[in-house]
Amino acid sequence: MTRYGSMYGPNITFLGVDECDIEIPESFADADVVIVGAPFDGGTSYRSGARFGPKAMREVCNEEHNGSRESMALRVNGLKDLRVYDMGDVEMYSGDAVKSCENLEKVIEKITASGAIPLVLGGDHTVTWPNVTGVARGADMWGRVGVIHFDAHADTGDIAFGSLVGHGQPMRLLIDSGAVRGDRFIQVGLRGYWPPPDILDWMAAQGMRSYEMTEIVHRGLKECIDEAIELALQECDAIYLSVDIDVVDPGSAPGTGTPEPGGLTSRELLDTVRRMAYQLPIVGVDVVEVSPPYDHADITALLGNRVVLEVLSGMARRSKDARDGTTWNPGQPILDGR
Ligand SMILES: [Mn+2]
Repeated sequence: MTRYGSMYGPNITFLGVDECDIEIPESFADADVVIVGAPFDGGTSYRSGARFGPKAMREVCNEEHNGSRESMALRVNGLKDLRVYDMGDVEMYSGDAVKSCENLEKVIEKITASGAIPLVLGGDHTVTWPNVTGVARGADMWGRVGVIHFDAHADTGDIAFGSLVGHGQPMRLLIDSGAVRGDRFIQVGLRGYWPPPDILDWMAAQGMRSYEMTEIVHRGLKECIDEAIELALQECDAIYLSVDIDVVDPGSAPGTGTPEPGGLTSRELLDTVRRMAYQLPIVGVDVVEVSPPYDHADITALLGNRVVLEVLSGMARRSKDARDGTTWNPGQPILDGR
C-alpha cells in the first residue's frame, strides 16, 4: 500500500517535515515523533468542520515549509532536533465513527509500539478516545498514562443522540475502559453551563481533577498547573496531552465547533503547553477541534499550529537538557550569550 496522504486537499506535511508511510515501519524507525492527521468530525454535537483541521494546521504558517523552526525562546529546533515525520491522514469517514476510530487506534498503537510519540492533528475530540487507547496499548501502559486535558468542556458525557462515540464522551470511555485512571485525569479550562450536575457527580466519583476557569483565575494559572503536573505523574509512567483549541477564549480562537466565552488567552495556552512538554515525559499529544469553516483570518488554525510547535520545541529542549546537563531559563534574554 502506498502512503495515504491527505484525505482532503493537497498531500502536504506539517511545515514540510519528512513524510513516512505507516505501512512501512522502516520509514519511521528512527522517529521521535510521528504526526498523524485525524480528519474526522462525525462526532460533533453541533457544527462540523474539524475534518479540515489537519489540513489547516499543516499549511497555515507563512514561513517556508522547510521542516525547520528555530524557537527563539527555547534555543532549539523542534522540527530538526527531534526526528519528526508526518504520515499523512488516517482514513476517517465522518459517517462511520466506529470504523474511523478503529482505523485511528491501530495507527496510534503501531506508532507508539515503535517507540515514537504520536502527535495527532484533529478532528473533533472523539479522536482522543482511540488516541489514548492506542497509546496505552502500544506503550504497554494500560492504566498508567496520566492525561492532561485542556478544554472548555469536560467531554465526559453519557449517551448523546443514541451513541457513546462522539466528541462529548471520549473521556468517559477512556476512564470506563480502564485505559486511564479517573484520578489521574486532569482537566484545565472548563467553564460555562455544560456538563450538568449528574455528570459532574460521575466525574467526582471517578476522582477526576477538573480546574474550572473561576478556580484558575482565583488561584492563578501557575499554581494550578504546578499542582496538575505534580498529580499527573503520581503512579503513572507518562503523560498524554490533549488540547482542545476551545480552551482558548473564542475571541482568540473563533474557528471551533462549540465556542464558550471566557477562556484562556493564546499566550497562556502556549506558555502552559511549552512548560508541560519541557517538564513532563510526554507519550502522546493531540490538538483538536480546529474548525476552519468558522475561522477568521486563520487565527485558530495558526494557534493550533503554534501549539504543535511549542510542544515539539519543549520536548526538544527537554532532550537537549537531559543530554547536556543544562537547564532552560525562561528569564534569559534572547540575545544573551549569542
Ligand atoms: Mn471542547
